[in-house]
Amino acid sequence: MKITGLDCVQVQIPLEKPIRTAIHDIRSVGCVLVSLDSDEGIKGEAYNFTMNAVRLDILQAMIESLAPLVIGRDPRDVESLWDSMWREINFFGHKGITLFAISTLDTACWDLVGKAAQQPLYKLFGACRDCVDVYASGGLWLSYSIDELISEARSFVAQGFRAMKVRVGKPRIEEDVERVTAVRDAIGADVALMADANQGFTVSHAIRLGRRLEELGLVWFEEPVPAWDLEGHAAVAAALDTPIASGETEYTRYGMRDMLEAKAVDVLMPDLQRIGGLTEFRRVASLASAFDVPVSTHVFTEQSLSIAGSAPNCIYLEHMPWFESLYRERMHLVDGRMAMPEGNGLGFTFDPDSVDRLRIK
Ligand code: SMN
Ligand code: MG
Repeated sequence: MKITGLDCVQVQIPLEKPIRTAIHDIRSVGCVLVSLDSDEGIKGEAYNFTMNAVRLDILQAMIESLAPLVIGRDPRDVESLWDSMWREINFFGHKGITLFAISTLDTACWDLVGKAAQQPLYKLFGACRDCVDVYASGGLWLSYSIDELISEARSFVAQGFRAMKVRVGKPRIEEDVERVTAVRDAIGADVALMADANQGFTVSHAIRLGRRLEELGLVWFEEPVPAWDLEGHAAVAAALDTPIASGETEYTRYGMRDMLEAKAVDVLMPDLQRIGGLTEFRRVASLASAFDVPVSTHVFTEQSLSIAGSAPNCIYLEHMPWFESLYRERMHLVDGRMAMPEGNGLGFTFDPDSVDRLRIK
């Protein structure tokens, strides 16, 4: 099988209402949708995204600049393709936009591989489960009032979720405690709850807030301090009983190795478009297992299911509904857990009508 062409389309997906975290102000997400054509008539699809659709042209140009390395190649040679892209980007650097591009192309290659083999990717990788614990993450934002937090938390439970994540990052500790307590009270003790600070705190603030939140039984406290401050993460992790999660802002197995060696995390959270695609995500899940550290996927819900279904140390799938409208297929919650897709490859295919509707370039 050979890759014969690469197509990019840009879309912008508006959010129902503007949302905020400690560091984000989001009104829409923009994606570059990548489609790899093959001489077998099947397509490999993947996307990456930016908040508010900024810099999509740069992202697309980076992807297209790597096209000569994949066109004419067999997508089943993913390891070789990954390696040649990695060497090619050396001058630009092994973090940032270069990795966004490698990740998307690698994931699209895997989609082709699975479709050609007529297998869902999680089976091809070696399945370990057919459904995975999932948490609702498309809500409970920092910009919400307490009433909004309570009603959305209840609505997640009503939709069948058994876990959810609330954002923290208010200037006053008391206010965050009040907000997280309100969510805990709304969902009861049996529904799992995570909190995400999106890098908004100093070490001392994070420890003081973390101590106040211990009794609420959080599954984890995420990105308490800036992503680059591994010592700070480790200090927070050492001071609290609540597990610390982080990783979404770091790149590749080298970034993850540094986090693991620094004891910065109790739960490692690679992001598919920063980590280096499915190839690198699988390596990183194995690496984390050698530290007895579990992994949890970050955003990219549909595309990350293949990891969640094949990495035994994957404890949670993050459910972010923003990209659902791109796809023909829908995800299925079964008894509060997310079912693996039945379709071949990633199991999700772009819906041409939706793509046309959302298309900006
Ligand atoms: C997050 C994800 C995507 C956009 C904003 C914030 C967050 C998470 O860090 O982990 O869900
Ligand atoms: Mg996060």
